[in-house]
Amino acid sequence: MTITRRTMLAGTASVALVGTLRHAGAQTAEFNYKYANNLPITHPMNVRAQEAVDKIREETNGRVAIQIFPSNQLGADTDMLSQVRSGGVEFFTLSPLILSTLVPKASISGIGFAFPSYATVWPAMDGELGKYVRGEIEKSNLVVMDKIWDNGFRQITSSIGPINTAADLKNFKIRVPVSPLWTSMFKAFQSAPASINFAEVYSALQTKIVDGQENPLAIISTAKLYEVQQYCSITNHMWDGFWFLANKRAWERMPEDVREIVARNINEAGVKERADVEKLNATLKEQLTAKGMKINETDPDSFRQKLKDAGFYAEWKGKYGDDAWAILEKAVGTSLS
Ligand code: X2X
Repeated sequence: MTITRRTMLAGTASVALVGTLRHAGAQTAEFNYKYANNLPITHPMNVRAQEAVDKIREETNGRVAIQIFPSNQLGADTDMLSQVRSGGVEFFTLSPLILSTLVPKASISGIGFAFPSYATVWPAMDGELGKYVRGEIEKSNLVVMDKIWDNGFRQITSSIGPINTAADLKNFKIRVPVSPLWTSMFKAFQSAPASINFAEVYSALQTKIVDGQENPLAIISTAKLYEVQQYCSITNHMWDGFWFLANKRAWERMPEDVREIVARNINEAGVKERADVEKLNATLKEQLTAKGMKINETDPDSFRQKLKDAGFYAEWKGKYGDDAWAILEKAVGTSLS
């Protein structure tokens, strides 16, 4: 193997190189695939994905070797979405809201304050709502696994003060992921949202390009955002997940029986990851407080009312259409407009 000046210089490339050397055995596999994602290696998503990858290798007798590239090593979400479409990477996990830049209706599960709790999330995403969205994803020529993985209920962090009611969000400089729904929601709160890929979030907070961001506790903890954010307000303003996507040509190159092994193990790992994240989110408040974060609880009423008054629900109902909106309302058990 020649180590060129370019490989030496490019951070991403040298990480990939080390990975290749470490997994030299992968050379003998028939399908050498990459799974790229945006989360730290310590997040349950990567822990459970590693277990799935190991089982897949074992059950296929070494025919399928999937290597995980965590922490945006292969690029930011918007780059990785292009790569999974072109085949540059074979697998990728992405929030339904960011996926909506390609599949507009995919973001419907992220409507603000739609899901009251996990007890309504999983029957919806494993049921009619998830089926509807997967149908939309498939139209865009991507393969999607049946089980969505958990990101969690999102909370707002800040370096300048707590968010107690919707009024505190006015003029708040907040980072949001790259997605029209996120921008629209924080504009409805009259905040100043900035679309930034997760790869840049820690430094954007550190250099005060923005004053806050919003993410589930499991990410605030594993991505060490508590180092650059002092306040954490429990708003549960939306539930977010990760669709496990595959490049279609790469998927179809594998024979049917091999695909079954891959899909089954990924789906089983996803269900375990859901339980891990839920458990983590229940215990992390104490740990984050110990790390110096000031955590406050909030009441959803002022936030919901503000979104209603701003016409947020009516606007998005119009965009998704009455049929899709009816599936959402049925899933969450309340009228949202
Ligand atoms: O970008 C984010 O904030 C993250 C990590 O939660 C998503 O992938 C949507």
